[in-house]
Amino acid sequence: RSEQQYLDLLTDILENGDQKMDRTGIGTRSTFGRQMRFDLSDGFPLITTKRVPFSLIKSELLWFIKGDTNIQYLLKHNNNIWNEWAFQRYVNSDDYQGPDMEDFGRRSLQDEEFRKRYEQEMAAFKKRMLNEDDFAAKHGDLGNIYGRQWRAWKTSRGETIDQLADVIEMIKKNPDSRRLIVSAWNPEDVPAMALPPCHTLFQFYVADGKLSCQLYQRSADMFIGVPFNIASYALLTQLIARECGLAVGTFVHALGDAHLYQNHFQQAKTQLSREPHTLPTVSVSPQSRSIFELEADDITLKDYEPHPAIRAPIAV
Ligand code: DHF
Ligand code: TMP
Repeated sequence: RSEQQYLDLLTDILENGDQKMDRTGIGTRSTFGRQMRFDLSDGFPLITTKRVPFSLIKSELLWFIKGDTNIQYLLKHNNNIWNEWAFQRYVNSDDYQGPDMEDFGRRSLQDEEFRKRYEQEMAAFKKRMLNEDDFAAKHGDLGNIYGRQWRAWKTSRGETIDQLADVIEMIKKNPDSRRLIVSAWNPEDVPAMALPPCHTLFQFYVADGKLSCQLYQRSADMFIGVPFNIASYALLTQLIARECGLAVGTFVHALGDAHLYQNHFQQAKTQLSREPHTLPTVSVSPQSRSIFELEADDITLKDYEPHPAIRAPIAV
């Protein structure tokens, strides 16, 4: 069963991972260079041993596909997963006048008083983001992250490349190509990004009427990020297969630094004590709507019966 590979990797990291300090100051247990494979005809690989909010995965992917990099769209869809990284840029900018928010992620875990101040500032930030378009345009953008690189990669000649539209055309016209690649890793832009891309590059492969996809993820937060990443790329593969008149093949997930944060160990153990359930399915309609026109309501998750959600603090 495909979910078992994820659970086995969690176990392996817990038991054999190397202790490693990290940028966020939390500390991790980590391994390097792993692979998981999900046969997408077995069902949709949304983890069942904890509830994973599919609606957030959907709106984040549609946001990438639109080429948007501003969190205002996510907030309008009730999606808060990128807030901390926009907020971090804002509090480091000259426009921010409020109380000191240096290192807010770690400090709000350690200091109850600080946490209240942080939550107030974050609430005010979100409110302005939704109500003031000028403010959102200025402070909601995360830099040239995924959406920009997928849909409007800037070349040195001053042109833009729509990698996603191009790869879909190539899959239709030349499915045997070994160059069906989209890269989010643009070395020129990395220093100005809120977070350099974690899912850095993906490749498609067509055989036997089926579309497969392999992702290289340089850095993998096994407890929080990875369940989202698996589902997001499984959905992307399904949407592109549909666009190209192909069935779904395999999603291959290659991981660089695959880690569990210290403050996720307990949660991971809880999850590992649970039995996986059967996988859900995802359907997309109406058929007439292209991948670039799809909206959240066109994508429906069915028969998802997960164990309860497990909360964990995210490392900023
Ligand atoms: N930083 C770190 N340290 N780990 C990440 O996984 C990560 N992911 C990012 C940006 N930065 C990151 C983008 N993706 C959540 C999920 C994915 C995501 C960011 C955040 C998250 O908080 N998930 C919660 C549910 C959140 C909710 O319900 O609003 C979870 O428990 O899965
Ligand atoms: P890093 O830039 O220092 O590697 O930190 C990024 C953290 O975010 C790391 O824990 C990996 C995690 N992450 C994911 O696992 N998946 C994602 O999609 C994103 C954006 C981040």
